[in-house]
Amino acid sequence: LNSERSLFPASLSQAESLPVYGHLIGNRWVASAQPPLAVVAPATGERFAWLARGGASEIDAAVAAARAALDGEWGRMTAADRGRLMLRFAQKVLDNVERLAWIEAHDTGKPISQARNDMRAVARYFEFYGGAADKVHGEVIPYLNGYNVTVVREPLGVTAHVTPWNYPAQMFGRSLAPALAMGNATVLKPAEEACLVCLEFGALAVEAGFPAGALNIVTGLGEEAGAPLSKHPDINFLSFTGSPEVGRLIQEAAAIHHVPVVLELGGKSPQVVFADADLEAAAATVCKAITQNTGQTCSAGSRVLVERPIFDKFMGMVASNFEKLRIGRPEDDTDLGPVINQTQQKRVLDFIEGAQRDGVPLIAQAKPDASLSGGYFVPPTVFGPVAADNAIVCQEIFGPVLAAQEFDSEDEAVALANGTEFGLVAGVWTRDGARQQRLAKRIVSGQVFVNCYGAGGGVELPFGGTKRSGHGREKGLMALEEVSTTKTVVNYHG
Ligand code: TXE
Repeated sequence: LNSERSLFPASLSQAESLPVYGHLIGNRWVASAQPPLAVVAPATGERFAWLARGGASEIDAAVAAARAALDGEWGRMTAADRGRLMLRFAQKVLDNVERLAWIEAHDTGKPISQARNDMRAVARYFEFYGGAADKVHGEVIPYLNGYNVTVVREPLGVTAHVTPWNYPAQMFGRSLAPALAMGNATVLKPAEEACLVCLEFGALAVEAGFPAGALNIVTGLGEEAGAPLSKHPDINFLSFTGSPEVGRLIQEAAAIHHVPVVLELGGKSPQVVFADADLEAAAATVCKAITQNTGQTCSAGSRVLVERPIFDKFMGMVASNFEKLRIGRPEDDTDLGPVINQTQQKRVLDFIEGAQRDGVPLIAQAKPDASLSGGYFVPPTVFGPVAADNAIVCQEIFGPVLAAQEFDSEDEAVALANGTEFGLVAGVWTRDGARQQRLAKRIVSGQVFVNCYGAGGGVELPFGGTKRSGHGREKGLMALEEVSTTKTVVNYHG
């Protein structure tokens, strides 16, 4: 591999010589000395591309390029021009939805319609934050006579972003767009399991006119590329979405140089269903919230808490939704595809077998067709009633496995909803307005949806965890505060 050559592939149709994706550093495509990593399609188990395997030296180069950008064209750009650039990028994504969606669908295994939606979501992130770039104002503070005090908002500097594989595209938008809007220079280390679309976005960003170093991408393994990025002495902010275990390492790394950190570490989000709810709507949404993206969603509704008198009736309705689920490859455009790799497949199957060994009643299971055997498919499964201390109630499975529990009173529902280490999202289903308010207040969670469940919701809605789900907020205008700081200027004029 020659670092002078552009490693960005022209198309994905090169059957014999598979495309090789390089790192994007200072608007140049760069190779690594190490042999690249194979990229495997989860729906078939087949290799279809190569990914550069970066390490500490590529991270050093990317952080240096970002630092140089702050001192160069990017740092001098007005907020209005940054916003304009972001809108231009958003339009490029929209112009390329079909091509990008196919890459994302191959890489993650998700149904093509869902991949298309993800592309539109990325464009929306850049529209929202691009539009906000020149609307973040400072303050003037009344102070002692003879003083003029202004508080100005400034970028943090070089921001580092480590993202997961479940929504590679959406994570790119969610993490990078607010940072770029505020004028930070960014370094992204996306997940090795699926990230080709991030490199495609990198190419579109260069085309849109982002100055060199504003947006850098280094691919590779977590320990080899993610760890040196998180520990780098010249970064000013860390954003991480992934497992609680790696989240702890990231927080420790942030402590080395005292950089602020936003962590989004997943959840075990409950939906609470009372007897007076619209049960048809609740059942359909409960099914979708755990099967969307094959359950690989941080805010997946992985628990359902049902008022005891309607448990059997309601779970019967959920079961009939599960039985109708269509499972297939991206091009089949079904309800759900495979999980990301063999490790996750085994993890999900182990949880299902564990619950069966524990004697937990099986309510419903949809079996993938035998013709899908090459891919990493798992059967969407509903168990219940499940004891509060069972593994499928307490641990994030990250697959389409729903644990149902019964409750007798509002207090018990709240206790069960709050009964895990996580607190990311919750759903409440009831027609009683006062109860809606009480539950929304008492459930400990970053978001509560009432009579709906938005799996995180749109870009406008602040999102993030409490408890072990992490801290800090992404999305909404609040995200802009995380990636910026203030400077108080005190001017004595006599
Ligand atoms: O995540 P990792 P994994 C949960 C989910 C899943 C489990 C394991 O329950 O089953 O985590 O997934 C990078 N220093 N979530 O192992 O390892 C890694 O390269 C710096 C929930 O794939 O946390 C990738 O870019 N970085 C979650 C990113 O961290 C490191 C989404 C996430 O990978 C690193 C994903 C290190 N030492 C998994 N080690 C959510 N909240 O949505 C790894 N990485």
